[in-house]
Amino acid sequence: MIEQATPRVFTSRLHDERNAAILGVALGVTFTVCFVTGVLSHLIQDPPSWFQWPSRPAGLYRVSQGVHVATGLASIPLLLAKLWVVFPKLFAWPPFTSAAHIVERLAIFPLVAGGVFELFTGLSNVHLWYPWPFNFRSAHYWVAWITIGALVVHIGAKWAATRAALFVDDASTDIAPAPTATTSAFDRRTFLASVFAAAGAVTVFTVGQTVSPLRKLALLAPRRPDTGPQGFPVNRTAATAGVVEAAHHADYRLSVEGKVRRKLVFTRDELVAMPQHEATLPISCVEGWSTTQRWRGVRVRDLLTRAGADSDAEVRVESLQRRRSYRSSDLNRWHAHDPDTLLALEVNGEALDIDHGYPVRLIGPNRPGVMQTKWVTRLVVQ
Ligand code: HEM
Ligand SMILES: Nc1nc2c(c(=O)[nH]1)N[C@H]1C(S)=C(S)[C@@H](COP(=O)(O)O)O[C@H]1N2
Ligand SMILES: [Mo]
Repeated sequence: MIEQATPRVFTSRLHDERNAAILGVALGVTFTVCFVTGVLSHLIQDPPSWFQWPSRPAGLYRVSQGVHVATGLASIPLLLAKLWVVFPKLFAWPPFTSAAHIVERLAIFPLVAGGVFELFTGLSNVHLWYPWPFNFRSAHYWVAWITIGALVVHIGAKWAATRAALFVDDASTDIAPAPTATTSAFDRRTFLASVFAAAGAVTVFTVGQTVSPLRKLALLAPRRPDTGPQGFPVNRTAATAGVVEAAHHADYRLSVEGKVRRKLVFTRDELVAMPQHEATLPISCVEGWSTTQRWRGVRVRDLLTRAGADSDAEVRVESLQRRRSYRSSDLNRWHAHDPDTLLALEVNGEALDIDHGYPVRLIGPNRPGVMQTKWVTRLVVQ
């Protein structure tokens, strides 16, 4: 293989192949984990006909999305370090040495741009900051495919070099060991240790948003799972959703309609008078925070039985909310008939706060937070 020259201006020995390889392997793992957990989250929220997300185990989505956000955040220092290490290679001369090399270098653009885009949009999303005109979910989703496609090309191209850099003797792998190379103030080990320490610190100071023993350390997380009305967070308040008046109105009703033998209509008091069921279930926000609470209310499946719905019926749950997203969510047949899928009236022994969905909210096992619809007014059996 023709050895390419790196311009002599980049004199730090940290721009070497072994650093690039180690960070590359780490990013290969974190991006693959993000891709798999991300695509899973997409399938759960927009299921194609061949995909049915089960309602058990109850905390599975909490783990998969917690891992998504934690791994994504830890990738930020890793990617910055990797870009710094390989940056001189952009100026390598000649730019291409073979046809395969052209493909390899062309894949670098979608890989770098896609990687930076995913980490930036993901980070902004968890901070509820949307400084762009496009829809976050579709952009983050499609760019994930592009990034992973480019990553596959990149791994194919760099496989041999990575193996060589990792398993061959340290000193022999430095590219262009220029005579002018200065021994940097801190050597490769210190450099890598600092980068991995930064990734570790990002994790330790954010993961408490979903791993409750570490919640006191969640200093960099936008949400602390133990703060908010009734002791847990609110993403959208009743005021922003525009439901304050309707939620307290004497005309409030919950109806069960659609493909039913009997249409049912209840006041909140009538729901309170029905058999109640308790379940300890998490809210697992797509943004990576989660919190477990004790809920009490009416089983959705009891309402379906009363209305004479089919035993494998699916249900659309609709909110009083009239504007913006998350006004409704779908219960597939497993979620609709799970004994712990509730229309909750109470949390931890108190009536729900209006920001948590008073008069009635949906809460069920193994669902993304965005699908735990608040201020429910209608169940439409499909
Ligand atoms: C700082 C890093 C990252 C953060 C904080 C982050 C955060 C998020 C969040 C909050 C969601 C849920 C969006 C929603 O359902 O409303 C999401 C979804 C997703 N993420 Fe990431 N992400 C990051 C990196 C990545 C990376 C590196 C990839 C892939 C290589 C990726 C792929 C996906 C995919 C495919 C989805 C599903 C999108 C959909 O529902 O259509 N993410 N991410
Ligand atoms: N109607 C409605 N329901 C909703 C939302 C919403 O904006 N509107 N937000 C969802 C999101 S993103 C989450 S994480 C949970 C948060 O529930 P909490 O406010 O009780 O913590 O509610 C969900 N239910
Ligand atoms: Mo959420």
